[in-house]
Amino acid sequence: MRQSPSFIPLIFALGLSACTSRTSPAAQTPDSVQSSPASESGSQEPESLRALHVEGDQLMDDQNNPVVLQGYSTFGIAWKPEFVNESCFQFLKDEMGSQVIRLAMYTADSQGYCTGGNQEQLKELIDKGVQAAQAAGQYVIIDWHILSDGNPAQHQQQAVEFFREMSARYAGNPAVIYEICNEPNGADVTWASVKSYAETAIQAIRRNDSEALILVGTPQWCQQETEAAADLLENAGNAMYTVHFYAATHKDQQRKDLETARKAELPMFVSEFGITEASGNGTLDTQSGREWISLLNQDGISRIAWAISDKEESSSIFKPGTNPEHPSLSDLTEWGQWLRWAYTGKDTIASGQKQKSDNEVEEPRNSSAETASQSGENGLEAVLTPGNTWQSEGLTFTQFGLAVTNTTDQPVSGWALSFPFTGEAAIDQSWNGSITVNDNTVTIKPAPYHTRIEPGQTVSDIGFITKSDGPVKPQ
Ligand code: IDC
Repeated sequence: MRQSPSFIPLIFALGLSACTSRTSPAAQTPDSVQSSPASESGSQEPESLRALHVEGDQLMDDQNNPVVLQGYSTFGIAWKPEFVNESCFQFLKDEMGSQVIRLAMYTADSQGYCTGGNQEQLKELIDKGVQAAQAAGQYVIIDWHILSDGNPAQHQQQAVEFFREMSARYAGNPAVIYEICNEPNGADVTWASVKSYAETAIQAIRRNDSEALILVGTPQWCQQETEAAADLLENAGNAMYTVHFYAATHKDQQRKDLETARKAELPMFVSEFGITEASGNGTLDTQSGREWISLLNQDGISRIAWAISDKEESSSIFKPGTNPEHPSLSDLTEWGQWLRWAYTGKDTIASGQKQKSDNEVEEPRNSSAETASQSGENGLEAVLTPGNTWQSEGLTFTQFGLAVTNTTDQPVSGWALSFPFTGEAAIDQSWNGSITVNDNTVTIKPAPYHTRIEPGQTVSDIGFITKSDGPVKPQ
């Protein structure tokens, strides 16, 4: 049996009832992530994490609260072992909104586990990574990172042996998640063949741990989730199917497939994504990236970004030469900054950390000057804060975050708030609430799980993005 660890509000405790089948627990804003106190690096006591399980297509904690995780994948651990350390993972948690670290262990390629890599050293590195992630209060995924060895059956025996060993070592540890094949690919790889591999590998894990969450890759670099949806694994227990995307390459068709699989109620987990091209390099497609994140938020799907690396390529979150023991905000690449914004709502540019390009506005925004506060008769104090703003196709987009505190000693329920704005705006996206605009007034109604606010409690993960001809702000 898994332990029932003491509660640390690291994950999104959205308070939805267990019988709600399809929910939208958007993993969007910083505050819900940061509700756990930032622990100090090197802390002695690792935080306990709640055991996860799958209910229908939704990841849940042990109190049946929907969980949407966001996090970062290491680079190949054999290639960048120096980034597998606690202070780096702590930085990712404290500054970058990370709740889960994925340890990518290549099985082939240079120093691959099955192609001449030092297996003992790799397993030690995995163990170091598991301990470090937990010490930093995060879940951790042990990823059997097949890639050039596209058919997982190719090293099936070694995979079974590896997962037998891992699951014996971490049996009952609620932080540990197993990903049994990164990206099945190649002409001979079908869902039927992956399924047969998966059932064998899963069995090896289940003998030691009947409840651990297991992630299963789908063919064609994790893009055939619709095939899996039509032919589910049998007796897999807590299992989810992985979908990967690189937003500059994978767009409408792949988003459509995700929606098709969602309608079929396939439990999905995005265990790797980027907004570069599929090569891991090239330009960042932020527009397509936002569309993907919006979709994942809407569907309550967990996501992990590639990669904790300082290699000179656009999918690295750190600039070349970053000190892996002491990364800082000034080490973030454009991609790292984008992720910080997507995961925490914090704008790294505004804090003056980013090197400005020539045509960029120099002036850091002073958010507090534009913050709108409101005290309601019902004892609610609300603060609406503008975050990132950007231009696209001639329009201005601005992100807003709302924090609502119940200052009374009674629960408040059934609330709504209205903020007059300086100009006309439409709502492009929203999370954890329903937002409408009428006569330049933005009205915010909470999602069902936020309608009731307990005394002293703050709800801080409601937000939205406006789309307008020019800049708008609350009056
Ligand atoms: C890429 C790395 C790149 C490395 C290559 C090795 O970014 O530096 O040379 O692997 O083959 C994936 C894979 C992931 C890839 C990534 C980017 O899971 O291993 O990393 N990618 O190509 N799937 C889609 C993209």
